[in-house]
Amino acid sequence: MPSRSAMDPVMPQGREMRDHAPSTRPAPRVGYPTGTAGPSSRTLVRLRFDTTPSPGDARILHVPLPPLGDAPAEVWEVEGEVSHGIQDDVRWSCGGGWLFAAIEVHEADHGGPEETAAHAYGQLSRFVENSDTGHVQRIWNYLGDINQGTSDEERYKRFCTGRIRGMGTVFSQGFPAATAIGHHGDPGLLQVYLLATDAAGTRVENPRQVSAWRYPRQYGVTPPSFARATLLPDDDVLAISGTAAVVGHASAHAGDIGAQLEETARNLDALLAAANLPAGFDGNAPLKAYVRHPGHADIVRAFAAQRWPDAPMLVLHGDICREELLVEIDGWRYR
Ligand code: 3EB
Repeated sequence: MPSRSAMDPVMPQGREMRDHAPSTRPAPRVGYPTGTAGPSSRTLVRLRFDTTPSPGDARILHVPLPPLGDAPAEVWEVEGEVSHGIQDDVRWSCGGGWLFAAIEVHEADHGGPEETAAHAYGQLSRFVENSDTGHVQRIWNYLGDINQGTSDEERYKRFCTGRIRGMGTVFSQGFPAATAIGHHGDPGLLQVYLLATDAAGTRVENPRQVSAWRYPRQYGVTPPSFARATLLPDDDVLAISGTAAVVGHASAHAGDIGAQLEETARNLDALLAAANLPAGFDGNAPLKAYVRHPGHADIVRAFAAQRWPDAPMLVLHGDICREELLVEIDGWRYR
């Protein structure tokens, strides 16, 4: 495993500069359609928030986080015909220059959360390495009982160690933006899915927060391996990581959902500024909120309706990776 200091030289401090290529791979369009229409020929993936197993079609993925309130799907559409399949444990679809890949593995087959994460990341890394879309832009991780276990043995922390152990060379240029959330489905199930393409995006860090890979030792043996956001290669959308009430490296406002929402909104605004995007989340900014206590869903919805009245918002039941954090928000901000 690379040490913290060994990782540092390759990790950008802030916005990484890059030549601008002509627009050749417009970002997938993400929306939350209601209704039950199946995938079209340009659907990269249709995510359903549902604890039942995913069907055999790799363009449909069931994410084991129950919706709180409306239950629309999340659909990613690309500008090209999509092909898809399943290879070993990897469900994949590609089109318009984009790759979606997902893996679902069970601890019963691999040991604890560390070994399971190492296996999942190893398989996904090899799959991406062998594709012509070797640049991972964004990744999501859903694991069971995320806060179970104390101090270094907490399951999230063991996941973090396994994650970096399994990361192949596709992650050596820097970590993608990510989300890691605890689900309430089968506790041994780990689901990881990602978006990749053929060119590097621009990693964006949040000046209000210590970069996650530099978190001090108190948060675990292995700091979390993610960037705060990725500006996709055509500069057309910012893919925003799970964002919570973390200031510096500390959790703010333990136990106070209202204050955590305000702090999270400040972090989201800071990310837009760091990426040189216009301020605000409008109708072109589909967001997802992960809420630890279902009873807080209405508070989260009311906050979002007031702060971002036009932003499509999905509220899901999921545990945040630090016990004191009650809510986390991720999403996309199109130009
Ligand atoms: C934080 O800021 C909150 O381990 O992939 C947010 C997004 C968090 C991604 C991850 C963790 C992860 O540290 C937790």
